[in-house]
Amino acid sequence: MLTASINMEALLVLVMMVFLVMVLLVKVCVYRVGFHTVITQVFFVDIDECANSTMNNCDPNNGFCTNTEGSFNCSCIGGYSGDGITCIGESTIM
Ligand SMILES: [Ca+2]
Repeated sequence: MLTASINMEALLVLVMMVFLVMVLLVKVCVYRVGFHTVITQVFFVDIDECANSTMNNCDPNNGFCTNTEGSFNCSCIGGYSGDGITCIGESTIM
Protein backbone atom coordinates (compact mmCIF):
# COMPACT_ATOMS: atom_id res chain seq x y z
CA MET A 1 0.00 0.00 0.00
CA LEU A 2 2.92 2.30 0.77
CA THR A 3 4.41 1.91 -2.74
CA ALA A 4 1.03 2.56 -4.31
CA SER A 5 0.72 5.73 -2.27
CA ILE A 6 4.19 6.95 -3.29
CA ASN A 7 3.47 6.21 -6.94
CA MET A 8 0.27 8.21 -6.77
CA GLU A 9 2.15 11.17 -5.31
CA ALA A 10 4.85 10.91 -7.95
CA LEU A 11 2.19 10.75 -10.64
CA LEU A 12 0.45 13.79 -9.20
CA VAL A 13 3.72 15.75 -9.15
CA LEU A 14 4.44 14.68 -12.73
CA VAL A 15 0.98 15.74 -13.90
CA MET A 16 1.35 19.09 -12.14
CA MET A 17 4.78 19.66 -13.69
CA VAL A 18 3.48 18.85 -17.18
CA PHE A 19 0.56 21.20 -16.56
CA LEU A 20 2.87 24.01 -15.43
CA VAL A 21 5.16 23.56 -18.43
CA MET A 22 2.13 23.65 -20.76
CA VAL A 23 0.80 26.81 -19.12
CA LEU A 24 4.21 28.44 -19.43
CA LEU A 25 4.54 27.37 -23.07
CA VAL A 26 1.07 28.68 -23.93
CA LYS A 27 1.78 32.01 -22.22
CA VAL A 28 5.07 32.49 -24.05
CA CYS A 29 3.53 31.59 -27.39
CA VAL A 30 0.43 33.74 -26.90
CA TYR A 31 2.68 36.67 -26.04
CA ARG A 32 4.70 36.06 -29.16
CA VAL A 33 1.92 35.72 -31.73
CA GLY A 34 -0.63 38.02 -30.12
CA PHE A 35 -4.22 37.44 -29.21
CA HIS A 36 -5.38 36.12 -32.58
CA THR A 37 -4.27 32.68 -31.60
CA VAL A 38 -5.70 29.24 -32.17
CA ILE A 39 -4.47 25.98 -30.70
CA THR A 40 -2.26 25.09 -33.67
CA GLN A 41 -0.53 28.46 -33.43
CA VAL A 42 -0.08 28.25 -29.67
CA PHE A 43 2.29 25.35 -30.15
CA PHE A 44 3.99 26.88 -33.19
CA VAL A 45 2.64 24.33 -35.60
CA ASP A 46 2.45 26.58 -38.62
CA ILE A 47 0.47 25.37 -41.59
CA ASP A 48 1.89 26.34 -44.97
CA GLU A 49 -1.37 27.43 -46.55
CA CYS A 50 0.54 28.33 -49.70
CA ALA A 51 1.66 24.75 -50.34
CA ASN A 52 -1.85 23.79 -51.41
CA SER A 53 -4.17 26.10 -53.35
CA THR A 54 -7.21 24.62 -51.57
CA MET A 55 -5.89 26.02 -48.26
CA ASN A 56 -5.69 29.66 -49.32
CA ASN A 57 -8.03 32.00 -51.13
CA CYS A 58 -5.43 33.98 -53.06
CA ASP A 59 -6.15 34.79 -56.69
CA PRO A 60 -4.96 31.62 -58.46
CA ASN A 61 -4.11 33.43 -61.71
CA ASN A 62 -2.88 36.92 -60.86
CA GLY A 63 -2.08 36.67 -57.15
CA PHE A 64 0.45 34.89 -55.03
CA CYS A 65 0.51 33.52 -51.52
CA THR A 66 3.11 34.23 -48.83
CA ASN A 67 3.19 31.90 -45.84
CA THR A 68 3.45 33.53 -42.42
CA GLU A 69 3.56 32.06 -38.92
CA GLY A 70 0.00 31.14 -38.08
CA SER A 71 -1.46 32.67 -41.21
CA PHE A 72 -0.74 33.67 -44.81
CA ASN A 73 -0.88 36.77 -46.98
CA CYS A 74 -2.23 37.24 -50.47
CA SER A 75 -0.71 39.75 -52.89
CA CYS A 76 -1.09 40.55 -56.55
CA ILE A 77 1.60 39.99 -59.12
CA GLY A 78 3.10 42.97 -60.96
CA GLY A 79 0.67 44.77 -63.22
CA TYR A 80 -2.34 43.70 -61.19
CA SER A 81 -3.98 45.38 -58.23
CA GLY A 82 -6.39 44.25 -55.57
CA ASP A 83 -6.43 42.61 -52.19
CA GLY A 84 -4.63 39.48 -53.37
CA ILE A 85 -7.83 37.48 -53.31
CA THR A 86 -9.09 39.25 -56.40
CA CYS A 87 -6.46 40.84 -58.63
CA ILE A 88 -7.48 42.98 -61.58
CA GLY A 89 -5.26 44.27 -64.35
CA GLU A 90 -4.36 47.89 -63.68
CA SER A 91 -4.53 49.03 -67.26
CA THR A 92 -4.66 47.53 -70.70
CA ILE A 93 -2.62 49.27 -73.37
CA MET A 94 -4.78 49.55 -76.46
CA1 LIG B 1 1.03 29.65 -42.30
